[in-house]
Amino acid sequence: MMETREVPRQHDPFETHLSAADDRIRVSTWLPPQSGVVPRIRWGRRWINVLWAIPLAMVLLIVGIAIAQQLRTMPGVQEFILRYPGITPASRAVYSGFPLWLRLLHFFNLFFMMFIIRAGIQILADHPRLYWRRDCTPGTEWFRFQHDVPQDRVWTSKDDSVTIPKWLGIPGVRHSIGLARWWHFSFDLLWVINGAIFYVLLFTTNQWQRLVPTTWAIFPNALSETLQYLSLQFPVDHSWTSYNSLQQLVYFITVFVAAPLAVITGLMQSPAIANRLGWIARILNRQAARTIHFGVLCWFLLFILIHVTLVFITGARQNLNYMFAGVNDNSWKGFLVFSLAMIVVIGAWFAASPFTIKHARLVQKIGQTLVGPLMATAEWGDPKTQYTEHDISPYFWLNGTLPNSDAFNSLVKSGFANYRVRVSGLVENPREFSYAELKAMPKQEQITEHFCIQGWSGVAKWGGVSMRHILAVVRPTADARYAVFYSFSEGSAGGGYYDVHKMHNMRHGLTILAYEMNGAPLSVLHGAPLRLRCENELGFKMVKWIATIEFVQDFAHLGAGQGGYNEDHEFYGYRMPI
Ligand SMILES: Nc1nc2c(c(=O)[nH]1)N[C@H]1C(S)=C(S)[C@@H](COP(=O)(O)O)O[C@H]1N2
Ligand SMILES: [Mo]
Repeated sequence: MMETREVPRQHDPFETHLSAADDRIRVSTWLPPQSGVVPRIRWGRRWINVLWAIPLAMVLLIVGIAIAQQLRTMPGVQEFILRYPGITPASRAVYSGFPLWLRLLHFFNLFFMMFIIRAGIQILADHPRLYWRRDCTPGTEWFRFQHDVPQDRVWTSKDDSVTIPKWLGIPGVRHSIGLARWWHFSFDLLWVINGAIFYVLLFTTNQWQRLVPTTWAIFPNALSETLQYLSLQFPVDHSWTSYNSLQQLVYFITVFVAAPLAVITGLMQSPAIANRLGWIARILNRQAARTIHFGVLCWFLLFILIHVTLVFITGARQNLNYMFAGVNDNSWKGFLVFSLAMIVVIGAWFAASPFTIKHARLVQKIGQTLVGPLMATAEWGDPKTQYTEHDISPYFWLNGTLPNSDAFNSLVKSGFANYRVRVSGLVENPREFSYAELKAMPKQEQITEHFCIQGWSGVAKWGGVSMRHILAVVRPTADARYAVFYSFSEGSAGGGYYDVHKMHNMRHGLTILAYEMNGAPLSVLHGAPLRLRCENELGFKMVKWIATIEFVQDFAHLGAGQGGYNEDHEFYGYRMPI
């Protein structure tokens, strides 16, 4: 017989509002698809369709070829090319060819990047706009693939998300950012490990000599080679032993600039990191980081396009022999290995989205196991970054579904005069606090940046009661490991909205129960009467329209057991400081 342990608490009645959740995406009940527009770039008040880039690139390429060919007939240019033919000095040649480790890491890199890029595009589609400024005011974005924000109705950030095809995004379902993030971050981790091994092996062997420029002569040489490629008289190939200067320069930038920049600008979009780093986050604000992160994506895409094209038009068989078989001969070995590798890549490519839709909970669990603990380390710090009145955003996006119960509506009518928040569960002194009592407690004000998982941010001044103060009054017991916040509202698929936080989040200096925003009483849209501010987590964990708060030892019995509404229904992680 199993002995059930006596748990000394009563369940919060709000528990009964919670709902179970599917372990997969059911497209029929999911947020209905919505198409955006072809990506556009803003030029003043005009929006330019990026598809114009295709004819423009064609024209530029043709003109470039014509000019380069003309230039090569000029004696001065011929002399220049003779003087700087574009090959790195022979002393730096690498005679060991392409060792197995190098070929393997190259393959893993391309395999991992496929998932990273696709999941990244999926994440972008959840807030299909890019800005430079922290506040995300509609109209200030420089890039978007969505229409104008409608002015005549409440338009939440979820409303703004768009659908992208399944072959492109992972999993290609609208507002599937929770799952896309698990793909993105899990493969980020593998990619970073792969890259770290690459760096180490590069510098403990002589292979670094292929990639690292050691002379300024690389610049005139690279220029000369650009001319040679453009004029369609390709430079002599010595790739087996050394890359030409243009290759070296571009590979160097890709490996030692673009890749680290991707990691840094990725991390700088995290609330816990940005809200710890103070002035660094003020300079590299979330939207600038997101824009640069996207710029790095464009660099990688352009690199892949040109790199693969050149691999195939400058002697495909030989190039594939180098990088896929490690041989310098005339065989078909490289082509064979490459073909097998591509079968794996293409198979994985098309399996990823259907698998994710069908096994969403599994993807969430694998992601949580692989990268969850590492991501959660960002929670260690007590967030401190604050802004000035001057930084307050003129616009603050909305999210969530308004409560519509009679009980809530009558609270609104009475100006929350009868509102009482119950704080119970594993506490020595369970209490109810009236609206007036909350306001009579010491007020804490903070100007902080909000980070929505979907990608937007905004700065606001929040006023409310410090959670530390509440803890001091109710005194959680030693068993209390989590705080559960139940909302008056329902989530988008029905069932009560709630979220679970670790205790240490509750002890952070900037964790408050807010009843004011920007110096005015909190509006109903933004969560009145009471919402949580917890500055080292993403926005979805800051429950609006708080009904009750319960301290618990475990959350497996709540909803679908994942630690919150979006965790249950949208496969987010319950600790999301990144
Ligand atoms: N009850 C409830 N609280 C919620 C949500 C919700 O859907 N329901 N959405 C969350 C999300 S995803 C975000 S980004 C913030 C948005 O807060 P805002 O609408 O004030 O901008 O609220 C969070 N709190
Ligand atoms: Mo959000």
